[in-house]
Formats: sequence, C-alpha cells, structure tokens
Amino acid sequence: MSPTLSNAQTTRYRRMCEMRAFDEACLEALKRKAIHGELHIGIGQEAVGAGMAESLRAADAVVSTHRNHFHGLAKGVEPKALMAEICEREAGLCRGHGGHMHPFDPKTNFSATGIVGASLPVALGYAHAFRLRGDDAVAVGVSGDGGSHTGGFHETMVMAGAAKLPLVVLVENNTLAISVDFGEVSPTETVAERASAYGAKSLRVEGTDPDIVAPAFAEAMDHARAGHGPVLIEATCFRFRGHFEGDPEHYRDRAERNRQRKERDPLLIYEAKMGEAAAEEMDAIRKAATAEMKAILAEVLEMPMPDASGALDYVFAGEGAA
Ligand SMILES: Cc1ncc(C[n+]2csc(CCOP(=O)(O)OP(=O)(O)O)c2C)c(N)n1
Repeated sequence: MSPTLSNAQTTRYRRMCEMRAFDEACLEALKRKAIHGELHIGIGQEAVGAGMAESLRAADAVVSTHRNHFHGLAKGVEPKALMAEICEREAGLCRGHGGHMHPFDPKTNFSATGIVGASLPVALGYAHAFRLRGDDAVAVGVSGDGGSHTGGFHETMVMAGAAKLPLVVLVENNTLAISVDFGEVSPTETVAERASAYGAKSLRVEGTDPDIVAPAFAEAMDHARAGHGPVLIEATCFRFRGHFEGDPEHYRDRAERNRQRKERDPLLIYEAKMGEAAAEEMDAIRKAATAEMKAILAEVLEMPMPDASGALDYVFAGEGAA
C-alpha cells in the first residue's frame, strides 16, 4: 500500500505519538512507584513539541519548565536517558540526581527548571552567550501562561528586546496555572500582545495542530537567527490532566474537561484531518511509538538507582564534582 501521508506529516504525527507514548509510560512508571515527587504530564500539548522540533538545530538551546518532557524530546534528548532520569536511575541524564523537573543535557543544550519563570533568564543567558560568540544559534525559553506573569519573564523580555538578542520565548497557554484561570489574572487578553512593549516580534497560534505550530515556530526561529531580535510566540492548548498527578482538580468541571479532551486532542485532530485513507498508516505509527516507549520503560525499570552514599556528588562545584 502506498503511503497517504507526506514525509512532513508522517514526521509530525510520529513525533506527537512518541510524546504521548512517553508520557503514558511515565504514568505507568508512577503507578509502579518508580517516580517520586510531583509529576507534570504534557498530554494534550504534543503539537507544540512536535511543531517546534523541526526548526531546532543542534547548537540552539532550549530551557523548559516543570512540564518539560516534550520540549526535551523535541530538542533531541535521548528518550531512554530522559526516562532514566525521570525514574532517578544512575544511567539518567543527571545520574538520577535531577529527576523529572530538573533534567539537564549538555549534549543537546537542553535543560529545565521547576521554578516558575526561571527558565527565561537562563535562556536569556544562552542568547547572550550566542551573541558574544557571534554564531547564529538561537535560545528558546519555554513558559506556561502562569510563568508569563513573573518578574523573570518581564526582565528577560526587556533585556532581550533592548539588545535584540537571538531569543524565542514560547508560551504554552493551556489557560491554567495550577487552578488559576488565565482570563482572571492576565491584564491582557493574550500573552502575545505584550510583545510590542518589549520590542519583540509577536506570534499567536492554535497549538493543537503541528501543521500550524511548525511554520510559525520556524518563522520565529528564522527571525531570531537573522539577528532581528526576540520573538514572543504563544501557542494555545489544553491541559488534559491535573496540574500534577494526584491533583483532585476540584477547580474544573469534569464534564467540560472531558469534552475538551475530545475536541482538543492533537492526535485525534490530526487523524481526522488526514482522513480515513490514512487510518491504517497512522495506526501503525501510533502502535510503533507505544511499543518503543513501553520497551524503554521496561529497560529503565531494570536499571540501578544511584548509591545513597553519593547523594551529594555532582551537587557542589569543587571536591567531588565530576
Ligand atoms: C517561583 C515559583 N512559584 C510557584 C511555584 C509552584 N508552581 C508550580 S507550577 C505552577 C503553575 C505554573 O503554571 P503555568 O506557568 O501556566 O504552567 P503549566 O503548569 O500550565 O504548564 C506553580 C504556581 C513554583 N514552582 N515556582
């Protein structure tokens, strides 16, 4: 049977399936008590990760948030090393010392922080370093809508705008910061419209379709790469699950949540868009992604944890530092 999907469509759908399957594997790991502490799942936000992946280059940097798995996969972080870190194994990206909220991968220039808003000043530092080095790499700072209200966000945008730094700030607006609705706390209707105050280019996209996100994100990267200064890109999406696993979600109506899960599921949206003719092909892609992530988890669960005696190793610079 000849394929119905183009190469680009196949790649975008495959990436979304891998991201979904990765987070489903995390849920399984949590059930098996292999993940400790809060776990923030990105299900529902795959189109943003898949859309950004194709215009990121190896030398670019991505600094993400507490909800970081898809951005790491988009940047090319090896899924097994990321899963091993999330499950706190010795073979993880940070030898199991960072866990799900603080993965750091110098090989791909990817990192994340659990401190809301703090990803942005770090991305600003990368952008400044790229400018000093004189290369054309771009730094991407990811934030949620809640993170866009922080001082760090404002300071980052001011400095990047004033110095025309190669920075793309990606705001994933899933409309909720834990339980707080964006509309109730934002002085502006959108995050993107704040860009002009910072001298930044502004883009706002529906973030549930990678065919919309990918060209917009590419435009943002091209703009920053060409030396035209920062870009503020807002992608609207829907958070399928609680803020963290274990969140009772008393702040939102369950029926409405379930309705939105059906209407704003990036995988279902893409499957409907490609039509019945592509169903078999897409089913095979999805099954392959699920099998791959299940196999990765199975392997990770067999890996050793770091020895407790080394709890302070790699934490402080100097003696004992790697
Ligand atoms: C400085 C700081 N304040 C508060 C928190 C607690 N906290 C964790 S996530 C979060 C909400 C983040 O919302 P948003 O930026 O919209 O991201 P989302 O969870 O929707 O991805 C808060 C307040 C924190 N981690 N850091």
